Amino acid sequence: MSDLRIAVLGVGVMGADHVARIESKISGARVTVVNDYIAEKAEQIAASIPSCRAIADPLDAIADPDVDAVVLATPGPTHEKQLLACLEHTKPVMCEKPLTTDVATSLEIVKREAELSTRLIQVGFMRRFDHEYAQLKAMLDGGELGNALVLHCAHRNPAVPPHFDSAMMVRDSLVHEVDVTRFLFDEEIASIQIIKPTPNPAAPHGLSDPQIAILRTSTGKHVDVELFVTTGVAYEVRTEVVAERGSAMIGLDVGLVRTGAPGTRGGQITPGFRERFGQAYDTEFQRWVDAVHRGRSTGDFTDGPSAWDGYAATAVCEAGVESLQSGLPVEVKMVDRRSIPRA
Ligand code: ISE
Repeated sequence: MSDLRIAVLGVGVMGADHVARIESKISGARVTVVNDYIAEKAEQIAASIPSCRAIADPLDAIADPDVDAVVLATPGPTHEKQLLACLEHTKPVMCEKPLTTDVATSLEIVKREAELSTRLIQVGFMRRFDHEYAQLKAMLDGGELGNALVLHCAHRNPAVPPHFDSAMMVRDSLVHEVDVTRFLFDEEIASIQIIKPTPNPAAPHGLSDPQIAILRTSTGKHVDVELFVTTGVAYEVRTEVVAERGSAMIGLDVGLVRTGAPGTRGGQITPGFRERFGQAYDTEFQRWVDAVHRGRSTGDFTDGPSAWDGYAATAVCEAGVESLQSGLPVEVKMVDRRSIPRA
């Protein structure tokens, strides 16, 4: 079986990481094309990889005959056009979140993919591939804890880039807990409220940090998330499920801790998301590459979050940004999934 030839679009922090990952850790794939709006950066990365070229236009990179599949690590506002090009050329694509930046275009992408006979789009919600989240999901699905009732989450970053604003805390950071909720509970989110406590004095002026998000799922499950992106400490992502017959928690850097089980705290807190979720990214990419190889016979070129998952996350975040202004719970507006055959 020949290697999958991948184009990576956007080789800033995450994209450059993915290039290195594919080249050094993933079997069955290599990077043949890179693209970035900063041409010199793409040239520099291409020069470091055998038989890799930089292509200046992202749509040309997607269409290139040396490309079997695409990774989008480009800015969100460019995704719609690039995803449409991948669908047009029937090229499997791993798209970093967000799918697109607004609900209408995300829905359009879902519909356009559903019109094809193949599944081409996977969205890069990497937490689903993290061993601890996978363990939590398996525990819930196994029924050991009974039905889940409540989810408590903390999502803390030591710092964020200077352009990060309050809405980005919802769209860029909270979006992960939105996906985690849908993944763990297998249901949609019906409403969201964002509460703004007294800001951290160390947060840049105008940034409402921390924020508390309250989500309610379609069957009435409660989810609360503490989002705090200027802690100055380390990268902390904790998730605790409270269920009918006990609770389970991950993210203490000691594996899964269950109440009643002997557990110790300790170890190192990871400094950033690339370290905390490094294993998750590796697993996500290997499984995607394997799925794309298999897709030639199955017609399904994905193994993970779908375009629908991307659309749902965008819809919840849009409602979240509305609540950020009003402080009130906002209903999430989504079409019924059954209205789009094959979505
Ligand atoms: C960033 O884009 C991520 O995806 C990280 O996982 C998240 O922790 C961070 O807040 C975001 O800015």
